[in-house]
Amino acid sequence: MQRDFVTTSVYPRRVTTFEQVIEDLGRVEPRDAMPDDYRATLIRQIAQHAHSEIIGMQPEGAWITRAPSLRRKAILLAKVQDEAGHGLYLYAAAETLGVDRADLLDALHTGRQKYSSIFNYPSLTWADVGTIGWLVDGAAIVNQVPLCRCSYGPYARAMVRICKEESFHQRQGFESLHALSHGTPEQHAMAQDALDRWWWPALMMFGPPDSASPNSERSTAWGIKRFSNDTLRQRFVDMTVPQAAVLGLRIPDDDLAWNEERGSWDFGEVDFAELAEVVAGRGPCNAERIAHKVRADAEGAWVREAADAYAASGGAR
Ligand code: BYC
Repeated sequence: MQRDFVTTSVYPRRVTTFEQVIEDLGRVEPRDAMPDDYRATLIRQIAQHAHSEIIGMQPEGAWITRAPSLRRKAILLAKVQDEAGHGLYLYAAAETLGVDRADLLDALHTGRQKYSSIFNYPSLTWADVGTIGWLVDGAAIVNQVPLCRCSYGPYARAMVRICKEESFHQRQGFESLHALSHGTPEQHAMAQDALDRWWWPALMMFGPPDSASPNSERSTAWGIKRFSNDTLRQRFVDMTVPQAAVLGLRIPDDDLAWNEERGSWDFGEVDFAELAEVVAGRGPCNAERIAHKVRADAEGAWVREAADAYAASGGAR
């Protein structure tokens, strides 16, 4: 039965409306009344986020068999497994909004739902693995920490757990890249090459500029977004520039300069036309990523069938 009020951690016993909860920065829970558009926006974003975690296993997963040591292999295996877990939390969060996981996966496989642009770039060397941890998890954390306070309870709670794990992922990436950038000249060059290739795509993860972000206004009004795409992109640049200095690597941007007045780093123009191309399915690895996912899904069908048969049997042996 649907309640016509929303319980929030702020006012647990007060009967209130959706609008009041949003205004009070409270939490909307699955059985609460909510506008259809709010529900649809959350399904879009949470599903896209879940798909990103699952497709995001591929660039790093490709290096599990080629990790340079047993220690690095164990770390990478655990990280990629964490990403699967994040995807599952998020599909479960989306399901609280009344959608079916199989339908979400079908939407991914048929291109009706998106996933983050960043995972359509190839991971060419071992240094890419460290760079993904440092930059991609780093950008994800900057974007996601505010989502821990977003208005939809199950999404916010999933974000708390995911951000904790991603902070760890980001540090392992930095440590791995630090070992390379302070290694032999060849290793240093490999680290620099990875940074050259991943820097701009990492900035694109934050989405289109605020002036061209169709969802921002409403998502902000509903307390899903707490900061704009450009604000978070700037925050990421400011956080990352000093880290690159510690690594002894050069960020591939001639326009990067400290702005005393703003107390922030100025940076060059992001190629948003490239982002649009990648989001439209024309990035370097889009076709390969989806083909791999569809194949894995088909190969795993027997597991789902076996689980269904077991459930239908009432758990009998
Ligand atoms: N890539 O109006 P806008 C991870 C879409 S994975 C693709 O600004 P919004 C990890 C956008 O969806 C973590 N599409 O949208 C995993 C919208 O689509 P529609 C990934 C993008 O939603 C493995 C349209 O463009 N993080 O950490 O207000 C290994 C217009 O944009 C992108 C998340 O998913 C993009 N980069 O804001 C390592 C965070 N940017 O309406 C690490 C959750 C935009 O045309 N998502 N679009 O269908 C969000 O915070 C927000 O959805 C965004 C976009 C900030 C990304």
